[in-house]
Amino acid sequence: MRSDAHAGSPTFTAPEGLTNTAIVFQCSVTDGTNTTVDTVTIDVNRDNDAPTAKPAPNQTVDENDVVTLAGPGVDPEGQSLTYTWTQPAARRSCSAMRTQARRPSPLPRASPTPR
Ligand SMILES: [Ca+2]
Ligand SMILES: [Ca+2]
Repeated sequence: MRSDAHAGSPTFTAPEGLTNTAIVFQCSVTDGTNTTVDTVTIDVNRDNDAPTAKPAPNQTVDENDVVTLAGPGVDPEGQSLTYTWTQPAARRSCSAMRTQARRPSPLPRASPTPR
């Protein structure tokens, strides 16, 4: 129960899960002398939501440092997760590409033939 269980119109958040579920609440109303009890059923349609990857922030290290790539994921339904780390192709920075564009490779020149 998200709000006060003694309120006239309490609220709650439907829980995560993998299978549809019926949640039954019982409401007891009394005027101090007489009491009436009734129930209400809330059918929760559930789905399998994708996990969220939360890798550690970027870091700067020195050469030969051992770096741990911590990437804990979180699944809304608490399912066990499998990790696969890959290294995308290295990206050159814009400045590196500009520098290379200004310095074209010199073409080999033909050596004069000695006579
Ligand atoms: Ca879900
Ligand atoms: Ca899931």
